[in-house]
Amino acid sequence: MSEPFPHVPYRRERLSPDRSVRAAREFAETAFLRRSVREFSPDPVPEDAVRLAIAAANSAPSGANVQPWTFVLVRNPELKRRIREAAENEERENYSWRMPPPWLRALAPLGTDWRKEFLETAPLLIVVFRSDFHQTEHDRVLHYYVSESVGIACGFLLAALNAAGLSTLTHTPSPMGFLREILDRPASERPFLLIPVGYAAEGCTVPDIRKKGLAEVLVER
Ligand code: IYR
Repeated sequence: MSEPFPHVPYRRERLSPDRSVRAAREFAETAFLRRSVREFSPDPVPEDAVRLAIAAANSAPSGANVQPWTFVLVRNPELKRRIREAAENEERENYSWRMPPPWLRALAPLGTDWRKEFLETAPLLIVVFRSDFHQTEHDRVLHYYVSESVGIACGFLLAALNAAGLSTLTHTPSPMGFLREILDRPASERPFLLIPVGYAAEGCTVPDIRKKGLAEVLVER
């Protein structure tokens, strides 16, 4: 067993109720601006902002604080080209026979297809990997709540990138094992999410979807 951590005082300034509501409103208004974008401008983005967003994601809570994630920031055009090619190969199969008709029907209004040009156009891709275990000298130590932990970290990441004025897409080509090979990651890491990052292209459009209202998703007792 490892030693317990010593505890240190934790203090945070307590906001007045007014400031608290104002801060929550500002955050919500910024969150409402976010849309998944599939047409990116090739313009470069401030990479320091992206690294800070990844630092924010890395501060997310995780099961037993193991931080079971790795963020691979891809800017190399040849790697992006190989990722696009491999993703399109999988997606071509998905759209032609692997996705059952109800799934295709659910996607039809979004107008997505197997083509993933954004994987090359976006100036950056962030590939998030999950680690379900780590190896010590003697044994393999399993991680707990990995999906929850990595999902929360990705939520932090998307919110931070959005707050920095950047557009993203949550992309999950399936299966996505090819990412581990192309990005040369160890067998203990499995791809979790592929996030193109950049600015929306001039003339970019997004589907006119509606979010459910708060009354539909919030239950108060
Ligand atoms: N991964 C595919 C299909 C897809 C699945 C869902 I669920 C979406 O919300 C959107 C697309 C693709 O990226 O095209």
